Amino acid sequence: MNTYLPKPEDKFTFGLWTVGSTGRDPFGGPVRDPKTPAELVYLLGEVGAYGVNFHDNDLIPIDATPAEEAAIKRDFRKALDETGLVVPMATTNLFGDPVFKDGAFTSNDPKVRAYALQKTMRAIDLGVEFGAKIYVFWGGREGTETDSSKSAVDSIKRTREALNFLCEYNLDKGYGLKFALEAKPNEPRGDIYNSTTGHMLGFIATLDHPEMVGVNPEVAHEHMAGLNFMHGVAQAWEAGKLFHIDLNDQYPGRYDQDLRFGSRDLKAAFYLVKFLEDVGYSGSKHYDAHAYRTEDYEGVKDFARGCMRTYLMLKEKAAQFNADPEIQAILAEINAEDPALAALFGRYSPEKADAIKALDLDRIAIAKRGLKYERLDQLTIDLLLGMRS
Ligand code: GLT
Ligand code: MN
Ligand code: MN
Repeated sequence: MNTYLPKPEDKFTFGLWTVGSTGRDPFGGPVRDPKTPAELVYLLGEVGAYGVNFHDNDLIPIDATPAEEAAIKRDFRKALDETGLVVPMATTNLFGDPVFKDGAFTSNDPKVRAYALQKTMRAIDLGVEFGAKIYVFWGGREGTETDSSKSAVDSIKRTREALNFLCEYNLDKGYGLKFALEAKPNEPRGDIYNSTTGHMLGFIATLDHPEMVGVNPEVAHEHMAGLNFMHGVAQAWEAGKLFHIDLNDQYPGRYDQDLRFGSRDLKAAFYLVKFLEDVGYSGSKHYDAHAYRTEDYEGVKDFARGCMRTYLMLKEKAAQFNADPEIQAILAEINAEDPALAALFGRYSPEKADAIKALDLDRIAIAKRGLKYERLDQLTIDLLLGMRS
């Protein structure tokens, strides 16, 4: 019987900041006592996660003394060894400290831009020390409230210059990291540059080392903008750029909710899981979400277990969809090719152009055909609701 319990090969990971969230929001203080990084690793070990990710300052507070830093690293390392958890991804906090109030790489102040580079190089060293292979860049403050303040073009140029510099640092040190850029349309800034995964994909192509850089799309960030997340993920995948993924959930048009995976739009979550499983995505599945503010740490574990359980249940539903004879018969019918036309598609030739222009295509007859998508969608709903066993 499938118990939907996570296994290491599922590569489910959580950030220290996710299960470590104390429930603080703009309207209220913490509702849970903070836990140390090591304690959070034990919690993640208990719920069956594969890995843990961190920002530099999730692990080492920005004002830690060298002695404190050494003690934290020792405890964290011990917790990793005892639980078997790994650190697949690391990132830099370039948004929390007041120095980043107007951004990091895009700040108008060269001292801030220099500090951002310095902090990121040190954070990269820290991530590599714990085995990270993927390095995420989320430009939370790289934006504006007033466009009188910063040049949008200069901001893109500054971001490019910083990433080119850091790619060279990665090469120079022989770290072998892959960089994953994470888009978000707004919050904490009024508007953030490179606001969607699609923007990021366009931007990556302009870098000096585009092969080193991909994306880290997040469900909530595309849903906030009212977009279809799976479509953005598919575009990234097709471009060979899906280096990492942040799973959570979100009602469109609201603040960044970071809800438990699949808890809001189950159908969108199903299509996403089906996509990732069908194409064989093999990177981390990182839950960048946090428990409701109503919860204690037992609730945090319920949250973390729920994220993984929902993924595994949807994975089973995806396999069921792929094996369902009625669904597959409809798919075969609506995807049928026309042998007479097959030779006309693909690479251009003047002969093909002439042949296509000469075709006798009866658009009125073609348009009369019903496509059975209502039936197909209802079968999908029946399947998701457990009515097709
Ligand atoms: C922050 C943000 C996330 C990013 C993290 C990485 S931090 O929680 O909301 O989406 O992935 O910097
Ligand atoms: Mn988020
Ligand atoms: Mn994220």
